[in-house]
Amino acid sequence: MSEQIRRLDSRDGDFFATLDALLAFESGTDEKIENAVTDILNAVRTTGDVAVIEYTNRFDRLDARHIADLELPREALDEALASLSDAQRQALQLAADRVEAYHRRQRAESWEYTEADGTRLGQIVTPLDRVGLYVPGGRAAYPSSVLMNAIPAKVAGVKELIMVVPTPGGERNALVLAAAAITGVDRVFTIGGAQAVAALAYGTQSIPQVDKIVGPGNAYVASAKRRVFGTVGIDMVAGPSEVLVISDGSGDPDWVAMDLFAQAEHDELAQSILLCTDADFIDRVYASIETLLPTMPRQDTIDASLRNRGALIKVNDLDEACAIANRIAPEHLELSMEQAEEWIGKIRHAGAIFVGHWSVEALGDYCAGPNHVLPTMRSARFSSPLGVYDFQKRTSLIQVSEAGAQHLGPIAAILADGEGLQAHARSARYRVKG
Ligand code: HSO
Ligand code: ZN
Repeated sequence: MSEQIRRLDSRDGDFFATLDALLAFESGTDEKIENAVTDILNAVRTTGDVAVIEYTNRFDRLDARHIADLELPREALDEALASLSDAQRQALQLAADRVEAYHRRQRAESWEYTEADGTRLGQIVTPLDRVGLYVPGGRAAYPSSVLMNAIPAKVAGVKELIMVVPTPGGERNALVLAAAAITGVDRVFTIGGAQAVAALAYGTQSIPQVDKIVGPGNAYVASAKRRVFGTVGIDMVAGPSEVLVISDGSGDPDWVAMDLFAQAEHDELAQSILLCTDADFIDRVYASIETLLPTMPRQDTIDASLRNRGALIKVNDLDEACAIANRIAPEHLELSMEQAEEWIGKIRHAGAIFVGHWSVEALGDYCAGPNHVLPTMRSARFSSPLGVYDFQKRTSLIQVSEAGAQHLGPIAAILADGEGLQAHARSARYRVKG
C-alpha cells in the first residue's frame, strides 16, 4: 500500500503532540505580499479610479478606460442566469430559497423595557447601509459562496450590496453572476485583488465606500482586508477548510472516504481527519481511499491534502472522540454513527455539526440551509458561522425619566468622584433636584 494518509492511535505516547502539530496552521505574513498590498492600498486611496483601472488592466489583462467599463449592468446578470441549464437554474434557486428560509430565523429584533419610574431602556437593531462582497476569480470562484454571503446580508436588510469579482482575461463565471442575480446583488464590478478591497474600503470617484467587506480571497485579498479593518468592518479571515469525522465503525467506509476527499479537494492545505473507535473500520476506510483516489479528477490536490494534514485516528471510545473533537474545534464535524443524536450534547466546539450517516457536509456546503462560511483554525472555540447578525448592528437606547434622574444622579456622581471626573459628577448632580 502506498502511504496516502497518516494513521495514529490515541494510545500512542506522543499522540497529543502529534495532533497539535497537525492542527497548527501558520497563516503567517509574507513580506513581499505585505509590501505589494501597501502600495496598492496607498495608490487606490490617493488616486481612486485611476489606480483601480490601472491595476485591473495590468493584473487581469484588460483594457478598461473607465470604471464604467468594469461594471456589469443588471442585464448581464440576468443573461448569465438565462444562460444556465434549467437544472442548474433550479438547483441554484432551490438552494437560495432554503438558505434564505434558514437565515430568516436569525434576524434579531429591537427590544426595550420600561422601569417603574418611567425610564425606558432598549436596544435598536439596524442593518448595515452598504456591504462589499468579494468573490474570487478562477478556481476558487464558488457560486455557492455568493449565496452564503449575499443572502444573510439581504435578509438583514442591507440597503446596498456591492459585489467585486475579478475577470482575468475577461472571462466571466456565469454561475457566479447568476447567483448574484438570484440574490439581488445591487452592483457588480469586475475588479479583484487588493485593489478591489481598497476601492470598497476607501471609496473612489465611481465606486462607493462600503461599511463592511465580506467574502473569501487569496493572500493579497486577506492581507488587504486585515489592513483596512477599522476603516470598514470585515468578516473573519478564513483558513483552509476542515472536516472531522467521528465514526463508530457503522456505515459504509466508501462514504467516509469520500467525505474526507470532499474537504481535501478544496486545497492542498485543507484538513480531513477521521476519529474511529473500530480499527477494522479504519482499515476499510484506508482501503477505500486507495481504491477511490485514482477515480477522482482532483486526485493530486486530494492526495497532497491528505498527506499534508490528514489523519485516520483510532480512539478508545466515543467519549474520547468527543473530547478530541472539542480540542480540535473543527469547522465541520460529521457524527457518522448509529446513535449520533445522543452525542450532540457532548460537542462544545464546532462550526457545524452534521448528525448521522445521511447528513453529509456536501449538503451543508450547498443547500441544506445553514451557512457554509464557518470558523476555521480552531476559532469555533470563540466564533460562529457567518449569519444575519454579521450584517446587523445594535444601538443602545437610554431615555431616563425625571424620577429616574433623581435616583441615578447620585449614584453616577459618586462613581464619577471616585474617578476624579468632576464634569461627569456635576452634570449628573445638576439634574438632581433639591
Ligand atoms: N466547504 C467549503 C464551502 C464550499 N464547498 C463551497 C463547496 N463549495 C467551506 O465550508
Ligand atoms: Zn466544501
